[in-house]
Formats: sequence, C-alpha cells, structure tokens
Amino acid sequence: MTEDLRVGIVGAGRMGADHVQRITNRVSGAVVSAIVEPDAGRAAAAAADAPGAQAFTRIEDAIAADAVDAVLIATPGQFHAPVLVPALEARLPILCEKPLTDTSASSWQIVQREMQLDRPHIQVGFMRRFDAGYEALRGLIASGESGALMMLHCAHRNPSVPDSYTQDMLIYDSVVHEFDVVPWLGGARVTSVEVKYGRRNSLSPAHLREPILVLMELENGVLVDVEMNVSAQFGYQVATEAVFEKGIARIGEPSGLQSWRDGRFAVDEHVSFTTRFAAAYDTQIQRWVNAVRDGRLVDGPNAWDGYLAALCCEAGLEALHHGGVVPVEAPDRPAFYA
Ligand code: ISE
Repeated sequence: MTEDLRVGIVGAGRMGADHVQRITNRVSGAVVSAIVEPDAGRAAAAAADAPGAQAFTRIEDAIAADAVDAVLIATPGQFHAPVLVPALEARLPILCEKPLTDTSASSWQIVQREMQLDRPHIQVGFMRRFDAGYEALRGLIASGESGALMMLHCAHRNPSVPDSYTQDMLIYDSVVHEFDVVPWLGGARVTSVEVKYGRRNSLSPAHLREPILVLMELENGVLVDVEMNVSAQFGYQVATEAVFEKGIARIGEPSGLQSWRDGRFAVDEHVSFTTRFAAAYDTQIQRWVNAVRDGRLVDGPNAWDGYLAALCCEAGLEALHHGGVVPVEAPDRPAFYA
C-alpha cells in the first residue's frame, strides 16, 4: 500500500477524540478519513483535528460511500457489536477498543462471523500489551532468569470516575484490562475469579461499593490479586509486582519529574490513563496501521482474546454480585487465532 490508510473513527468521545489526534499528529501511514458520531457537537470537535475527514452518523453510510479502508471503534462497549458486524461484512480491518462486546455470547457471535473470513480482521484495544514496562516484565517472565513466576500483585487505581460509571464497570470497564494482560504475562489462561469487598471508601460515589479485591487463578497455578480502586484521589496508577522463585520485579511505579523542595522529596504521578498509557496507545495504533498496510491486518490481541476476556468478565460479575470462587471455562483456541 503506498497511499495513507484511510481510517474511520467510530465514536468521538474521550478515546475516539484522543485517537483522532494521535492518527493526525503522531501516526505515520494513516489519515482520519471519516468520523462516525451521532452527536453533532462531538463530531465537530473531533473534525477540527482531522482536516478533510467526512462526517457520518452511521458506519453503514461511511462504508457505502467508500470513505474508509479500516475502522477504529471507540464507542462504549455495548455499541461495539452493531459496528463490528457491518465492518466485518465489508471485510474491513478493525481496531476495536476494549471490551470486544459487552457479553460473552455476543463476543462468541463476532468470533464465529470473523472465522468465515480468510484470517483475523479484528484487533482489540488492550493497550497495556504495548506498554514498555509490561513488555519488559513479560520478557523477564519468559526468560526464566528469576525462576518461575509464582504470583502477581496488581494495583489499578483511578483518581475518580464520572457519575455514569456503574458498579459493574469495575469489572467490565476496568478489571477487563487485567483479564487480558495477566494471562498474556503469566502464560496461562484464567481459571477462576473471586471478588472481595472490604471497607468502603467514604469518598466513593454513593452508588459504588469499592475498592474491591479481585483474585484470579491461572491454569499454571499462578495466583493474582488486583486492587481495583476508582476513588484513589491522588492520581492514576497501574502497577504490578511479580513474585518469582528467586526474586521480585515491579513495574508502573511513579516515574515522573522528581523534585526536592522545603524539606520534601516528590515524584510526579499521572492523573489519567490517557497520559499513563499515551506511549502504549501510540505504539498500538502505529503497529496496527503497519499490520493493515502490509496485509497482516492484526498485530496484537485478537477477537479470541476479546472473547476470553468477556468470559472472565462474566465470571467477575457473578463473583461481584453473588460472591464465591467462580470458575472460568473456555474452549481451546482455534487454529484460526493461533
Ligand atoms: C477506562 O475505561 C480505561 O480503559 C482505563 O484504562 C481504566 O484504567 C479505567 O478504569 C477505565 O474506566
């Protein structure tokens, strides 16, 4: 492909607008050719960062107008399936923000439809796999230098969340990242999920009961705990401590500006995932664009990974509402997604 890849961005909310800027200003080999967004104000704001992009309210219209070579879906998860289906039917490469869809049944249907094509067309936006810290930790685990991995202690802290954030979103909007990245790190799928409630943060929105502790077991015996905390106040922090037979490793500690003043030492911390993972998002989109341009179509987590995460989310929601250790059963990965 010699021309720039024409990407249609579906959904111009926070992530969609961020991706418009990224593709326009930092990604090479691609251009935002269409913005698909029913809200006129949002569409106009995003269009200001995408010179020449056409505006549509439905993905079907952008496809019919031959305005896109590839689709980047950044709507809320419950609106992914209605975009994935026509985009797959048009055989377009797709980068779909997490989650793939909002239920394992609908994710399964997407996987079934995709398997009718010649190869995977969907990459799922689990951007942590493109973060330098996560990549280094995965390399250390795979090298065996510190012995076998025993446990992962994960912290997932948001300073606060909007009123629209519900209790279930603790699982399917937030812990969904750990449901993807932990098996990728640990080399085995999740076999069970448990949720523990402790003391409630009095600063949490009235409709939320959190922080929660999510416990996972992997098929290879590795144990994982995730502190899921969306009212941490101080900033945005995603950190992991890995426990090995012969040592420990940590990623995600604050690494910003260090300052010494008035007898105090301080290190800047992020306040949003858009800055904490900015480089990971850039790498993710650049590698996806490169893969689409050279015909591989996917370079990262695929729809099967999205389906596995959806199964974990369902187990997580069951554990969130009814307690207990909830098993996660999954079929074997088809050769199509090897
Ligand atoms: C948000 O949707 C994200 O994807 C962030 O990465 C996550 O940290 C946050 O909890 C979610 O609400």
